[in-house]
Amino acid sequence: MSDRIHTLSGYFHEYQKSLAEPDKFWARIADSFHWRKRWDKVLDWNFEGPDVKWFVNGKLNITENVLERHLFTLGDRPAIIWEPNDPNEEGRVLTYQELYHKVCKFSNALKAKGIGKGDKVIIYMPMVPEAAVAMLACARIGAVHSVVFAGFSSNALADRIEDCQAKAVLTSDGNFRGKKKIEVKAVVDEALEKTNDVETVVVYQRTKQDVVMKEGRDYWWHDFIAGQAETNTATEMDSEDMLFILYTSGSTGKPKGIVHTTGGYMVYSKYTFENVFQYSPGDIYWCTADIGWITGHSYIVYGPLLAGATSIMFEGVPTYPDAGRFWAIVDKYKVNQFYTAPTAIRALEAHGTEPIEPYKLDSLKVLGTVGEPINEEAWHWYHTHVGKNRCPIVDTWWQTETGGIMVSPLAGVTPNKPAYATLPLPGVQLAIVDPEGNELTGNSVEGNLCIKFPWPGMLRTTYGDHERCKQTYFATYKGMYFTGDGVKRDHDGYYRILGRVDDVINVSGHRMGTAEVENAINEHPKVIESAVVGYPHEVKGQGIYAYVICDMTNRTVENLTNEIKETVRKIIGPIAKPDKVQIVSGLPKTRSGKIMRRILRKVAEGAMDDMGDTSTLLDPEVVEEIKKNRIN
Ligand code: 6R9
Repeated sequence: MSDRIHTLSGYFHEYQKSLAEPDKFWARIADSFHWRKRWDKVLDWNFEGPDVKWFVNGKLNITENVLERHLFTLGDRPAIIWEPNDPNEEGRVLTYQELYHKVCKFSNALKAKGIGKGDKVIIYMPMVPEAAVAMLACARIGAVHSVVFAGFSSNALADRIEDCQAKAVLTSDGNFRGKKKIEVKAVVDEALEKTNDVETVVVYQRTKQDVVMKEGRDYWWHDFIAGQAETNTATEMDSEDMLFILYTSGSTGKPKGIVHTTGGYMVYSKYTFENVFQYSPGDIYWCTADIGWITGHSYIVYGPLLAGATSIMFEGVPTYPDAGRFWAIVDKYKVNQFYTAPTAIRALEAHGTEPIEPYKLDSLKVLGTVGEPINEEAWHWYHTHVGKNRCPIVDTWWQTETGGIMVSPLAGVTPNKPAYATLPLPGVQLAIVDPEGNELTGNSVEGNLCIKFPWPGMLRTTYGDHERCKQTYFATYKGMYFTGDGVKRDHDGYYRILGRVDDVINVSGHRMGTAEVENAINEHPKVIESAVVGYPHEVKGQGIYAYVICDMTNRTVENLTNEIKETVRKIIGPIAKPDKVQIVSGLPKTRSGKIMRRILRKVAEGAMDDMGDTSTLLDPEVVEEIKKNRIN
């Protein structure tokens, strides 16, 4: 049964119902799933704790809703279509029936190794179907998966393994990405030298490159599953049992493990998938994200598969072997819904429309974007040249913490407005607040985006540190979840997301905390102090600009700059590497010693005549020097 909304008046009607009677609204949607035991109460909550429970005392396993529920009716339908990095290599198709057997087999093998309910399993894998199998196999036996993007460094991986005390790591020998072959297992080995918790490592053979296998700890995937049964009974979970942890960056300190639980996440990811993308049975859907991000969790794996959709998984990059690759894939599989990031659109836009021309894109019905604000120019390019002025665009605003899409048009239902995420989904109660926390009512207002009422997909805690969850999200504005984003509601009541208002930089749709990058820079022995800000970047949305005070003995500016970039790459990963490093003799600080990032942002942007109030500056000369030596 589908809970799809078909008309704009239908949307307003559903939205009103979700406001007036949230319990009844979500119970109706949740009733279309398979529960071993129905819940006693739909929602129990307070935002002070915070303490939020959905479908209280409901018992289920999410994979029964992905697999068993579809076997009789859709067993032969492709669940996952896999397109390899190299277009000349043959792709793979896993039907729902085959996926079921693969998940059962792998989960049986995990169980045989003593992994079970509540155990944490790190998945550090390239985009191969086995990565989705791994996630579902964990969920099937109640183990908690934590997928780490396979581009992160061994340090970043070790931090995450340590934080959640992972018992097992699932990985591959290597990874194909464009022209490159990337080491994966070797990174895991390095990470495991720094931690002791991991007992089992399973290695999927993808590139056949040489790897070191540690006796008694490391197993090849094919050996690991050999002889295991292809069926089993899923472990019964409570609605509020942890489903997964996903690490994300915030404005302070180390990345935090966002915790999502079973029942609410299941209901929310499927409901939002069907409605936003207006999925119809039989549609071929493709999301280009990596499973290392929340978008991959909710809209490659869980949402589409819960809906019985066919989800394409692509191993490669948009520009390999050429800038027409995305369109070649759309044409090859007759993709109906295509979901990507503004940074990818801008990168392809730079190649012009020629790479699109050889391909037929008439299967496309819906285009989506996610990850960062989309500028109007990129929106129009996408709409005109990819959608041929025929496909609605869903600009979907949401976060790792929200679990699923929160503000977005419903494709073809909600009128589009370029660069606007438009309207909240049913069940989502937004508030725009001023810096003092007063809600700004009415239209034509701008402020900070908060959410006033729980929704099923929301985070429950940050792993191992509930206080941090409270302080980060629920303490800034009393009684509300604070998103960290600025927003405008225009004269029509439509929402436009303006970007982060905290110290988070969004680089190509990836969240980076400025403090996290600074900590990495400060690891360099010659670095005394650093400050990092974002600046507008044509393709990436934002670039990283670092101001660094260094001890210059035995170094030139050039070699220090390169060393600093390299340090960040090693400590976090290539995505965090600063685009610009400026060596400075001091940083602009207030009398109380706070770095005035506002000034550094202005210089990085090149808005030098517009410094605002600098009266609290301790040493105005520092600013003059920084302006003079600014990197273009
Ligand atoms: C899903 C995802 C979340 C942050 C979020 C916001 C930005 C995401 C957006 C968007 C404008 C959109 N963001 N989607 N900004 N328009 N459609 O990206 O999760 O990686 O946690 O990032 O990304 O700033 O707060 P995550």
